[in-house]
Amino acid sequence: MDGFTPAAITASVVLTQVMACTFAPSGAGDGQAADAAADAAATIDTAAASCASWNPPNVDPCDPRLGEPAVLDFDGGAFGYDTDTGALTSLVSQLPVPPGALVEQHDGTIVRVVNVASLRVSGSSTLTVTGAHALVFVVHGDATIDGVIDVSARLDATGTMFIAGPGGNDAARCVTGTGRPGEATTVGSAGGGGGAGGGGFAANAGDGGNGHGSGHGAGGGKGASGGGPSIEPLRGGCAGGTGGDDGDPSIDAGGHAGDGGGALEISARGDVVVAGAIAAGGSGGGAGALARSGGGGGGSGGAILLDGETVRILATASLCANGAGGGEGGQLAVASQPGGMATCSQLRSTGGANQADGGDGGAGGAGAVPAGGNATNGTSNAGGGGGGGSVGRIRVRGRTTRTVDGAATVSPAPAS
Ligand SMILES: [Ca+2]
Ligand SMILES: [Ca+2]
Repeated sequence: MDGFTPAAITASVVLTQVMACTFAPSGAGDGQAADAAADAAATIDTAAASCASWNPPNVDPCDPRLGEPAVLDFDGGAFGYDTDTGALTSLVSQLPVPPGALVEQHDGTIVRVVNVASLRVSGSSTLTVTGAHALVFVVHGDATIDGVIDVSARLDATGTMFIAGPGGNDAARCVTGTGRPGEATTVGSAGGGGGAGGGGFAANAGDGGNGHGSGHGAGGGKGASGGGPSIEPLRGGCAGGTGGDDGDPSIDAGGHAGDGGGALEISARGDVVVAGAIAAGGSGGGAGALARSGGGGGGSGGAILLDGETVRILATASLCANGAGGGEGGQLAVASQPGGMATCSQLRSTGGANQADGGDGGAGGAGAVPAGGNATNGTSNAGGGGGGGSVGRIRVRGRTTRTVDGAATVSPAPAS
């Protein structure tokens, strides 16, 4: 036992009241509620607090800015966490703010750390994470993920706009990873606009296709691979580009850019066991608008980093950081198809491919094909398709042992 302070216990009691959280002193993950109560009564000296580090990647678990850890136990239901504000919500209410802080990694980029004595996401719980910053759970005991943690790119709360996952689309990290926009048609409403390149992360993305016809726009280039398998620093995926316009800026825009998946790190002093799902996929590129604009590029997958004394990925688990499909190029009179959202399987998400003339979007990277697929060119004055996004990165680091069951769904293949 490390003797965390009464301040931590007070905070956890509030969490307990609202969301069935209980505090347990950190360390071996063996705290029981009765022990916590006894410690709460017995421990008064705030100076007695101590913290034992285990050298997790990217963050210092004993950073005093993190406050005192509390048990975080998601015991059923749908929850949201915002890495910008630190606010935790359920579908019906605002919940107490878990302990933690925004802290810089060694490269200066800011991540949100949530500081917990133990972490459990029950099988009937879903935690959806949004915000600009990647999320790190620093866990002074054990972490058990039976439910879902989702840091994927997604539709926002209004259901009208796609947003990157937490830590995705970071400008400094995606200088070369962001797909290039498709070029606009240079002759008003004549040939098609170019499709955009997809977003790259762990592999190259796919190129956008050319528009067709008089003054057509060229396709945008692919986003390049970047970062390393250790995921140090922690970072999310990169966006695709926006499809090229058809030459009349007042109407019928190019397809929107797909967004990069977010980034999640769970680093536990004890053990990490995953029987549920962690998703960090990209979102699909939009279709070129009706006339002949280019399709948007698909976003790349983000990052999942699991670190523990032992880490076990069970047969029922899914860990996915796949790329998304590029949007189809626009053609006259009929609606083209957006790129598919990233899958959570070994199967590649599909590029948009509904119509004969609009260039088809490229597929997203997944499984054995980490790169995003190239789009095809438009025909008969239609727009080019958007390139597919690449996969992101997964790392499973067991400091003593790591076990990844062969029946688990893990895409892309995890580094160690
Ligand atoms: Ca236009
Ligand atoms: Ca087509």
